[in-house]
Amino acid sequence: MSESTDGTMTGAASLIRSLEAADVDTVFGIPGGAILPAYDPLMDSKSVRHILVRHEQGAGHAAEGYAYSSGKVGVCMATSGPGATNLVTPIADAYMDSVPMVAITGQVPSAAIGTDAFQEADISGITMPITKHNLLITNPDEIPRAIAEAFHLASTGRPGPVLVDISKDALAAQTTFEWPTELDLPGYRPNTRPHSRQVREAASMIVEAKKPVLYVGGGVVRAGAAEQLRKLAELTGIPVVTTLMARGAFPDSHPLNLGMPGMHGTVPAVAALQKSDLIIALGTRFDDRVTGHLPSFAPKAAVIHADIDPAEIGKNRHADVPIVGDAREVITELISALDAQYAAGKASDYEAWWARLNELRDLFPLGYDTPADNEVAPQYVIQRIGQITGPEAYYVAGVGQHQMWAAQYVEYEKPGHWINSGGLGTMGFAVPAAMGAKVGSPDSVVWAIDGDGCFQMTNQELATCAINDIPIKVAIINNGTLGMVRQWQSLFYNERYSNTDLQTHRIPDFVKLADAYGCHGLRCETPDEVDATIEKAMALNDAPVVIDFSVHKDAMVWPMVPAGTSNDMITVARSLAPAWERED
Ligand SMILES: Cc1ncc(C[n+]2csc(CCOP(=O)(O)OP(=O)(O)O)c2C)c(N)n1
Repeated sequence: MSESTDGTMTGAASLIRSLEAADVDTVFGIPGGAILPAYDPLMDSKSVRHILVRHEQGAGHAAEGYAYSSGKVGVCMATSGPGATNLVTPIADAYMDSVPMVAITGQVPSAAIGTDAFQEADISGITMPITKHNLLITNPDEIPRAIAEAFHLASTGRPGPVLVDISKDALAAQTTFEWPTELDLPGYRPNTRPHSRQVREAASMIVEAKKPVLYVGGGVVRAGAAEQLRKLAELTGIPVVTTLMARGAFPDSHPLNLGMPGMHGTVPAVAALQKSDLIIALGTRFDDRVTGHLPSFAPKAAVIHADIDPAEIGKNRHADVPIVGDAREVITELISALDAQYAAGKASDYEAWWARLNELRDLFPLGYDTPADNEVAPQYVIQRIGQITGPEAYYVAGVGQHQMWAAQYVEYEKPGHWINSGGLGTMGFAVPAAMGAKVGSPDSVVWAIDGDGCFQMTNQELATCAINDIPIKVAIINNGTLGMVRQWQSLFYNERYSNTDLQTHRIPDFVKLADAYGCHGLRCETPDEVDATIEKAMALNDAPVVIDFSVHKDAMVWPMVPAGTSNDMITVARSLAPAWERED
């Protein structure tokens, strides 16, 4: 018995009560020895659904996908030792991409901690650098407070993963349940309200600038600041670039949107940063994939950098105006400060800037070659999935070429509908994250756009999807190779293709695999079958659908800024670079 009539209960029952009090409706996990006491009262919970995954990595990514589509904290659970270490990758992933997640792990009994006991791993030590916070609990009375703190920390300020490791004896021992009404977290007071003097300074720089750009990152999505961003952009007329993590934070159809900057960004977006005289960075971190060679990044730009995490400001690039605050509050205040500037008769003139950017837009639109021999262009498949399905759906990618094409060729209109592993670049992210996204938003269409390499890392979660009635749609962009690595071998290693040929056109047969997992399996091998196959997949909603799209293996992701070089080195297609130096 986990709970007695006198109000005493096991630590395990107190854990489940705590999850209920934290408004958890879904936990992804796998049981095992140390966490087993928690699984017993979990069975009786009326409000917490546990989804039994096939690998703990899947539980972690599913929690991430769930967090994206539901706006809540994603929760995963595992046992000690290997169960916990299997969560390390998704925890690192959530940390890099600021995803709110709580991971709960069982630990060996407290008396055995430090003895190399069976299935012992120091998971709080292991995850120390990749969690926003983590706790090892050995006293059952501390469970409710630990859970309450974990959810608060995961979801406030800069979101991130929090790990709660609970020893088996604490789960088994008797305690009483008391949900804390107040949290006492000394030293943790995220500063959401920006400093008004800095906001005023930013506003006066914005009206004075000749070549400003709004450099928008995932923080704008996390802060729910898309509407404010739109107001700011329309008020000022400043061009907007959205990073890989921010695709959808500003509508792709909006005339002020120049697309994605960075290694595989559009020429106008890369140029807007590189040639700018004022970068207004909102919830973004000057990641190396955006800046390229840092010393030569945007050499003439002054920087206004707003972020909820003070540690990001000045980390990679000096900020002339640092603003610590929540993106929504920062943008709202910036709009008022700009209104005051305009009311005082200040006006900005970005006409010459726009003329230059529009010229680049016309000269260098995104595009791809259609392969010969009736082969399918991977970009075409992805573009058609986006066009046929529309912007209400969620699009989840793996990591590689298909990810970049999904960022480039699906038109995003809504924040949070593009889900990918940006910071860590985790192959195997797509299928479990799509599963979590579908659980978080069951009435939405969820597409996983995956590579044949990535898919083979976590496709066992299709069993979880089929059994638990989670009908995701998976498009395998099957080029038979580890495409992104092959692209680098083509460009930088003299076409010496060391260990990138997966031979996935032969093994495994993805259609048969889908069938084995209780999913619908479809195959598409020619361009004229693409639309009909996508439409068929859209019509099948009684089980997950897996499509094996056989695509051209030599397609490359363009534009490209080679790693470690200056953004000035952007190449639009092989040996074709924009001649934009002429105006400087
Ligand atoms: C777990 C993991 N291992 C290795 C890599 C390195 N890596 C990045 S992209 C890539 C190839 C991905 O191949 P595939 O899934 O077929 O996608 P494609 O690039 O062909 O679209 C590899 C091996 C990674 N990002 N993650």
